[in-house]
Amino acid sequence: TRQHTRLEDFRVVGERLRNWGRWGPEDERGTINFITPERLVAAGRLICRGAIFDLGIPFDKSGPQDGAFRSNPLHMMSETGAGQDFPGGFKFADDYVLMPLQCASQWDALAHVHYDGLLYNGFPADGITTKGAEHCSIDKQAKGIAGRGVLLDIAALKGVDWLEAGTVIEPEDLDEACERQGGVEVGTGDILLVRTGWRRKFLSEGDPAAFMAGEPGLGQACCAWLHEREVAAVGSDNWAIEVLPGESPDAFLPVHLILIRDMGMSLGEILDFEELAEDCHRDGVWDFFFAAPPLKITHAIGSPINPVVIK
Ligand code: UVW
Repeated sequence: TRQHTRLEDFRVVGERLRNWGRWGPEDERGTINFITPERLVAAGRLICRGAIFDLGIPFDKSGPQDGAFRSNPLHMMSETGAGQDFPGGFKFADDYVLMPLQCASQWDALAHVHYDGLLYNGFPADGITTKGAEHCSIDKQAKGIAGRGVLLDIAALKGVDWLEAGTVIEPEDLDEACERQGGVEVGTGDILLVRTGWRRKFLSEGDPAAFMAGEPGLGQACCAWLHEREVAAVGSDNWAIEVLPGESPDAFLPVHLILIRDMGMSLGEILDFEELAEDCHRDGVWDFFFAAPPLKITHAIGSPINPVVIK
């Protein structure tokens, strides 16, 4: 459903939901701080079947990037063993990958977006240069990101294979999904996974241009929902978490700005929930142990990930 009333200015919402200083003036991890040792232990206890689900998409040229501003990973071999002559007949193979850090399953670092010259926690945005980010880079999240994950299947809630581009997910949809999914709760330190079906659309159509042209996703009102519940991170099967085209022509990616810059929340994008969702529908268990540590790429704005869920 599209908002017909005028949307509140994202700066006003951002100021209201801002977490700056909450974990100290030097904090560069934001809402990941909600994942305490106790909550990690409790998340670990959710493992009971030893069933593992791979939520990452393949890092290859079949990815959803259309080349307009990001390309798919390019894999190149530097050694195959050919022409090598080591004692004992030893041979080795080596390779390279060339890719935007934002092109496949990935975390957005807290340095990813900013406005009015400031990043999360008030760090100056001019600390982002051609050398990378001085503050809030993805390597600052190296001791994460793992904890209790909760999947909310909004496509299933609406009875569709996928929501159409421009479909706004409202807080009421998140509440209704919790209710329909056996009353599963989303609380402090949880990693929320929102299934829109956008990955399924790509898998069935194979059209990168259609994948990137727009998407269903979280509306701006969901920021307060995430804030109230003290969610640690949010992931989705689309490429920007939030709805596109956006709800207002006055702001580009306002959910990014509020979640990342004001709340300090890392976003996990282009995840694949297909196998996991099927399993959750089968066993009725929508919470689980989730782990997706970023690579420690110094000063980087994001990191490729291979997120896993263990039930
Ligand atoms: C932008 O498009 C700026 O970001 P993301 O990949 O996080 O959606």
